[in-house]
Amino acid sequence: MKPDVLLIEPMMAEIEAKLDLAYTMHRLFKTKDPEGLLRDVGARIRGVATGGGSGVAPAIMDALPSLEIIAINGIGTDAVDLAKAKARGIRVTTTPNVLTDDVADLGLALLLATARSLCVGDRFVRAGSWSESKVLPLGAKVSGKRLGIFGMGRIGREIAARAQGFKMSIAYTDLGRMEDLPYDFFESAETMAANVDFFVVAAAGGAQSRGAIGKDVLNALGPEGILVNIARGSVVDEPALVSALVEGRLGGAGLDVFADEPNVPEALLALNNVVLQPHRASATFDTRIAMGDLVLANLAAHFAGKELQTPVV
Ligand code: 8YV
Repeated sequence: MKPDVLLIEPMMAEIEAKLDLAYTMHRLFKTKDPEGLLRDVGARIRGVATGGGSGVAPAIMDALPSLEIIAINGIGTDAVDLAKAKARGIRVTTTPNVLTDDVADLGLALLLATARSLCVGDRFVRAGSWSESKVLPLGAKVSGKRLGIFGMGRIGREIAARAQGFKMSIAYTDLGRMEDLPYDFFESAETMAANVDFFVVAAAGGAQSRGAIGKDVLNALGPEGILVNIARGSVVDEPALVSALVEGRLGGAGLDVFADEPNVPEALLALNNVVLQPHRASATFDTRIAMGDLVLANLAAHFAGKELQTPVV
C-alpha cells in the first residue's frame, strides 16, 4: 500500500506527478476545509511535503499522529518546530545547495534593480513617458560600492562572490569571524550598516534572528543606503523598515520576503525606491526541479528504510 503523504503547498506539476505515482497524496492547499481533511485522513498521514515559508503549522503537526517525515522543499526550517519533530521521532529534510545560486542571483538582481530603478524605468517606458520627453531621476551606481552581508552561510558567500565581479568591497557579520573569509568582519549589524552602501540580509530565519534588523540598523544604513532581503521577512522589523522608507531615512529596499506573506504592507506599494518580489528567489525551472527531486529522494529513502539524503533532524 502506498504511504499517505500530505502536500501543504503546490510543487511543480512534474514533481507532483511523481509524488502521485509513489504515494497517496492529500493536497491541503486544494481543499476548502483543511480541518475536515485533517480530521478525515490525519491519522493515516506518514509524510509531509511542504515549502520553507509554509513549513508545518503546530496545529497541523498535532493533527498527524502517525507522521514520520517532513520533507521541506526549501532550505528554511524556521516554520517547522524542529524540537517537537525530534521529540516525536519525526525526520526532517531540506534541499540545501541546489538553490544557493538562484537565491544569490536574485539578491544581486534586487540590488541592481533597486539602485538603478529598473522597475521604475520599465514602467516609464511602458507608460509612454520616454517618448513624451519626461525625465527620470538618476539611479545610484552599484559597481565599486561597499556591500555588507548579514549572515555568511552558503548564500551569503555566493552573494559575496558575485559582488566581487562588481568590484565591490565586502563586509559581513555573523555569529563570529570566519577565518577562511578575506572580507571585513563586523561584530554588529549596526556598525556594519554604518560602513556600507548596500546591506543584504542572508541569515536564516527563526528565534535567533527575529527582528535583528531594526530601526537603529536602518538609520545607520542611512538615506542613501539600500537594504536587500532574500532571507526571511522575520529577520527585519517590518514596521521599522516601512517607516524608514516612508520618512526617507533609508534610501531604498529590494524585498523578496515579508513578515506576513503573502501580505505586503500597503505603504510599500506606493514607493518607487522599493522593488518587490513574491518570495521567488529559488523559483527557476532548473532549481525547482532539483529541489523537487531532492524532496522525492528523501521521501523515497525514508519509506525504503534507507539513509536520508539531506536530513536536518
Ligand atoms: C522556497 C524558501 O521559495 O528555501 C526556502 O526556505 O523559502 C524558498 O526557497 C520555498 O521553500 C518554496 O515554497
